[in-house]
Amino acid sequence: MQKIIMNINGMTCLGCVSSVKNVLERIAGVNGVDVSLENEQVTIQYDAEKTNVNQFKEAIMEAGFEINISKETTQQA
Ligand SMILES: [Cu+2]
Repeated sequence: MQKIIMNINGMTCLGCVSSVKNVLERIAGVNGVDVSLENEQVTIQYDAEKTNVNQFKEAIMEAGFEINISKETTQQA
């Protein structure tokens, strides 16, 4: 299982948090999504054989948010 933490711009309320959570949880291979409005951060646990970071970025951008890629980190979970 892989874990990635990305910073997101544009989340202003709990509605935004659930939008981000929903689009990510819909992706096959995603096992856990944790969104922090306070830190403007999303933590995703996923199976690297089934999905990848580009899919997360696409889904988040389609939902109307921006990603601060400079703060992206990946780690083995
Ligand atoms: Cu909102």
